[in-house]
Amino acid sequence: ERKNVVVKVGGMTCAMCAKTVEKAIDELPGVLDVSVNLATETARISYNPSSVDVEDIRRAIEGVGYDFLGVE
Ligand code: 9UX
Repeated sequence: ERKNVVVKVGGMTCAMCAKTVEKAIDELPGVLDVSVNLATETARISYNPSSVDVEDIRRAIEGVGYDFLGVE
């Protein structure tokens, strides 16, 4: 199964911030695809819901020092 979610991410101020967030999410087992948009402060994630959930994604974002601001 494959689900998509767009989450709002706070605290990213440069392209390297966006890459850090992207990598942290991408490293979660069950994440199939991730694209972080710095301009809109969002991350679009495609994932397998039997392996990973939005709570795991929240922890990954906060774990690298950025803010999880909810699901869009
Ligand atoms: Mo984006 Mo942080 O630079 O030092 S990675 S502001």
